[in-house]
Amino acid sequence: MINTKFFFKSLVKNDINFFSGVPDSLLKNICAYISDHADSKNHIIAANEGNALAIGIGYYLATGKLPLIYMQNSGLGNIVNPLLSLSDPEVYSIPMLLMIGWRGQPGIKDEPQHKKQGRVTIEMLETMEVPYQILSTDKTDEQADEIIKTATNEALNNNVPYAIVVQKDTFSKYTTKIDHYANYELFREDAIKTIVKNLDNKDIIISTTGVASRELFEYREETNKSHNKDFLTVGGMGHANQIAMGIALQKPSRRVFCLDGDGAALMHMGSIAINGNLQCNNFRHIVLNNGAHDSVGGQSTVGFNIDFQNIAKASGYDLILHAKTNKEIIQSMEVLKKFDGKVFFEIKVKKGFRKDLGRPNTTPKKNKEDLMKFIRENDYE
Ligand SMILES: Cc1ncc(C[n+]2csc(CCOP(=O)(O)OP(=O)(O)O)c2C)c(N)n1
Repeated sequence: MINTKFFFKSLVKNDINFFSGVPDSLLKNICAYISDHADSKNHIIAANEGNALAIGIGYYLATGKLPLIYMQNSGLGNIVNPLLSLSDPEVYSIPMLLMIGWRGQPGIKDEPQHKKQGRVTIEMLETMEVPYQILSTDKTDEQADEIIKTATNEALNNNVPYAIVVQKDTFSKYTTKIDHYANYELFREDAIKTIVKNLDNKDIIISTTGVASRELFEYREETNKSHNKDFLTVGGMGHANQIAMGIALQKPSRRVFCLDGDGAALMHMGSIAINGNLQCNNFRHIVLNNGAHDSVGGQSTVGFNIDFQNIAKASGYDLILHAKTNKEIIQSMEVLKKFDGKVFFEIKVKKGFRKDLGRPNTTPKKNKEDLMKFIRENDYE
């Protein structure tokens, strides 16, 4: 195991003072340390990993110094384009360090959505000709120091992106000193329960990546209900609302609810502009805003600093609702059920979730088949 403080100091010693990325649970200790110790101007939690890499390019152009871009390996998909068509040595040849959390590493138990990505992570780097080293759990602080030194030298000498792939449980525990606590009445789980209780039988739910989908799954279990009305968007963070829209457009007689997160909505926020411009009366976009990437360690998003409701309104959603309490959710559900048009509903919640929360025990394929059957069998058009 590597001492998180030592690792950060080693980065700084190698003149790495700029950090951008999207948080990952495997990197949560080092992300928390960076949040507490880097100058806020030099630590940007980006909307998505491609954006983080692009901010890093800007930092290099302005300073000639190496940025560190961190991400979960699922974020590789988001960086492929700017990595290969901008920072690649055959294009602008921009040096940078990539720190990648290795979910789904072969031999280590993980969720279905991480398995394939975990298996091909190293191959993806090799195919993209990105040099890398693996920071494994058995490395000492001195070896980690050596890896940072080599990575930094190689990146700068060859003007290339250089990756450090981080195994599970590599960093020692570090808890942030920054208190992000927002005192709203509800946890996300409470809000999800109230929403589900107020749905009709034919309604469809597309829930976002992370804990929200686990909470929805658990609630169905708790109430002995089937999972067939729910699509758990276990991967593809930020795409749940487009999946919902894809269904809503084809099935105008069915109400389609997206249970989105603020981090996920921000990740591909262009979709809000597109949704607003589509003619679709049965689309219901609910953002459970806790101002954080709660599922992977609670790092801040800008969710509480921006006005989601006005963004949706200006984009063309037909009705905008908001709630902070259980009572307000129930009232809004009544309104949005009767309304004909695209609805955006922001619910402000506090971050945090039960430590004993389970994980879906059905497979994604079964989830897909059951949902498709539910859509087919209850289709009265
Ligand atoms: C492309 C991608 N990047 C990062 C992740 C890791 N990840 C899973 S859930 C999550 C946080 C989601 O935040 P938000 O949408 O606000 O929901 P919350 O966890 O707060 O409920 C992150 C960063 C991922 N799954 N996919």
